[in-house]
Amino acid sequence: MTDAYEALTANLAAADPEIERLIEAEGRRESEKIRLIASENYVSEAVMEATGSILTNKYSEGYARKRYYEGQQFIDEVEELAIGRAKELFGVDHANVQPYSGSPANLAVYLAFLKPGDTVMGMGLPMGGHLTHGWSVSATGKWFNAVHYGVRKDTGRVDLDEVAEIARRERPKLMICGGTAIPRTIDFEGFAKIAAEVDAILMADIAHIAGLVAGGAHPSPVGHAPVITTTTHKTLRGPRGAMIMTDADHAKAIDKAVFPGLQGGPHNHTTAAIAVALREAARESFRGYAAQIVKNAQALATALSDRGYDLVSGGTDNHLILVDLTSKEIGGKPAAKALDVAGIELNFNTVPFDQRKPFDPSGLRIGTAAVTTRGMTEGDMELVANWIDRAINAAKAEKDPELDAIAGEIREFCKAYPIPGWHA
Ligand code: DSN
Repeated sequence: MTDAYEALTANLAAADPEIERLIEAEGRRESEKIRLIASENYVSEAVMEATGSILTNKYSEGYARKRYYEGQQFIDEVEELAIGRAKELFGVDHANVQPYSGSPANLAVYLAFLKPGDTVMGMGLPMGGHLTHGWSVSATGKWFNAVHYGVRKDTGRVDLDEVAEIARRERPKLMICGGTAIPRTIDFEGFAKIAAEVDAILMADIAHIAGLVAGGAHPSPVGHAPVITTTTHKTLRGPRGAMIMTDADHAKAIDKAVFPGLQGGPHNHTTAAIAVALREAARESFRGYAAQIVKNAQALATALSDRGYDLVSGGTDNHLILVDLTSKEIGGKPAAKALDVAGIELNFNTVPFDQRKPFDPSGLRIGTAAVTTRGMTEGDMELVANWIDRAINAAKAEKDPELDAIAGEIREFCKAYPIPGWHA
């Protein structure tokens, strides 16, 4: 066992063996499978230690030096460190590191700048957006007048002329770019021009690509979008949490919306872990990590295309690949379930203009942030594509033993790529 794993579970085994057993089982599962969920990663042992620290004991409603509870001598410093590191890493005027996760962060932006019924414009969920970008089942779609743009059918890419046309017609107060299933570079400058023309505030949701932006592998929205939201646990490789970064003009409204508008006390253990992750992301080696994520995604995309898989937009510029399985004559859900049995973890996903339902869609979403953390490189992506193809063919032919055989091969393969915080 590594020291970190022992340190994190030494008392748990005696105090709550049921939970300890489940954590052990999850650790084994995470280490024995190939993780291709595009929104997941493996955090460092240092991030894990901060997350599991005594900072979880402290209430600190308010902001540094302006709290509603006493005893903030060290918590204030923790939060100020996290804020300072976010500002420096991303080059922003202001950062709020208190949102509990991505959805509350996005909701805080609505609260800061909109009134119920105001118009918001985001990418449609089935086109690659996010629930909180005004989708009908989300509070953001119920309480606001949400309008959506998508991608072109022929290219699978956002068409800024179409975005501009919708924006001129609908005059949104808030425009959102970014999403959860966008395999291509986001043109922040192009969105900013449209937002300026219709007098909308532009919000860039960079949850998926924050690590790529920090590591110089994707253009930055800074200087184009005055409000930037992100989770901290995807390509950025921090704990589960979120941040809102703004220019000076939008800082005050955001802080008021997060607290007291939407939340109570921040999760200080998470804030500390965000600070640790931001320090890690500022290292030179993180630039190499970000570049390798993209190289791996492009290698995997090529290897899948070579095996006859249709990719939305034809490939990828970032960490994410969206596979349309229509021509393979299998749904995304049965394919994802078979792949899970075979030791490859990903999620079924709608593809643009999907003819199937969201809970049984045509696509698979794949991401390379987690496998890159484990040290896998382009050559490994060829193997991964081969396993994916074999498993999908086995699922179609209902050959369960083949899925088990692949899982065994992957278990062996993964031994060469240990995950942080887990014993072999
Ligand atoms: N659930 C996240 C994702 O998987 O992309 C977005 O919130």
